[in-house]
Amino acid sequence: MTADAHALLHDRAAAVLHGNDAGGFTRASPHLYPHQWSWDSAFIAIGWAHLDVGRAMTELEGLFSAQWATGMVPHIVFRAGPDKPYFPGPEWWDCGTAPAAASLPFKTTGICQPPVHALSLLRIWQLTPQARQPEIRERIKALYPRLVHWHRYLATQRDPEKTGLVTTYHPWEGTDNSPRWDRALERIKVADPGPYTRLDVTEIGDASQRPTDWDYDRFLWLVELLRKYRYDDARIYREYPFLIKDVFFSAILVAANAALLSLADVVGADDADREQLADWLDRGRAGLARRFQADWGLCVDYDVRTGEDIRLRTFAGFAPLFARTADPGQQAIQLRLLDSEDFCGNPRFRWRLQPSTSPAEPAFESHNYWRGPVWPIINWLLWQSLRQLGYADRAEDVRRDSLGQIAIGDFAEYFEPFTGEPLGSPQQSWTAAVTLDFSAP
Ligand code: 9WN
Repeated sequence: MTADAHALLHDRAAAVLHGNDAGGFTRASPHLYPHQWSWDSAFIAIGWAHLDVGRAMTELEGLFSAQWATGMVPHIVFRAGPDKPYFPGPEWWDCGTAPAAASLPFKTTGICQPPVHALSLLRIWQLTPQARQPEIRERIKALYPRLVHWHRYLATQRDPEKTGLVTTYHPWEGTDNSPRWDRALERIKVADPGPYTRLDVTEIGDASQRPTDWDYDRFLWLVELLRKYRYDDARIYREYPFLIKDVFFSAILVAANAALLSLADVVGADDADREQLADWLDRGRAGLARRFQADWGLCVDYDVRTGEDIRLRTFAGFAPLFARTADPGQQAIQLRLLDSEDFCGNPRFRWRLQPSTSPAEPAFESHNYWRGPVWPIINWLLWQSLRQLGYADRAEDVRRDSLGQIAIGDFAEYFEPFTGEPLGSPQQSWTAAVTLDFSAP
């Protein structure tokens, strides 16, 4: 891509963020996702940091103003007005019944998403021009304890067994219809969420790109159970049917703890925080190491309820790379697998990028959401990891191919791996945001 093409793409991406800026928060996308989403916001803030670091901080500060008393950062903060409908909206979640969500400035959902926020904060700091450092340093300092509180929630309430692995409660905690959740969802025999009308399929206009009604019945049924337990983590852990140790989520927490430690000097963190973060970091690394299956080359999630391994070839299995593992053996195995036919090296792929699910998996569907398509944010995470681990050339390929892919279409949410066809929502904010980071000089 020429320098002019880069500059043009940068300007188009900036226009998407400005277009989705709702004043203090950025819609995840203009129509399909009109509110503030948790991990979207973290990526979006990285995009804003290329345009205005103050605006980047505002994005994260707004999100964390809706942090629950437990430390949980909710997956959606409902900030759009009634003219922007979304299903399931705040009435479905009814989080007012949760003591931990009392007195928040906004209504929210009662689940969370991968903690990319610390990675975002670190990137914002790296991009802060010297003249603005005093102001931004103060703002980072003010937010830092909230991030520690967030990580504490994940390391304790979401890991009462102290395995170093985060337990997810819901497919909406990141990768909705990934086949990783299929077996656990199949075990839910009765899913009767009552009548509802989906808005997503109407908005996208092609149901084959979205989760099925069977999935939605179960997604909504799980919300009903969480609501019944008033989002109480201890009760959820005792009674709820969907508890999965998610290696991807856990890997992001490892990278995020490392990012908070990198910022410790910037904010003058005290020794207790530093020790705590280092402890979570070690525990997370050890937890992932135990889930690595060398014969398979991937890390494997497991179902807390049944104890079963979830052995599927998806992007999540590259948890050691996402966690930036120092283990040379794991790095070598994962890099080989990454470029094999089962992943980026598939000769039929349009771009050498990481698909959400391997085409070798029976569950693979090239058009369907997290069951095959390529997601730019996941490849951004891969790019960052490869860079940090010293694989500069491979990282550069991911950057170049990502930009090539994104340049076609209107900042799509995800892409068909064989054709590169843009899919899902157009003008997706986080796609625009990572474009700004990928295309920075
Ligand atoms: C439900 C906003 C979100 C992302 C998720 C992605 C998708 C929502 C949906 O969109 O989920 O939260 O309606 O499908 O799976 O990762 O945060 O972009």
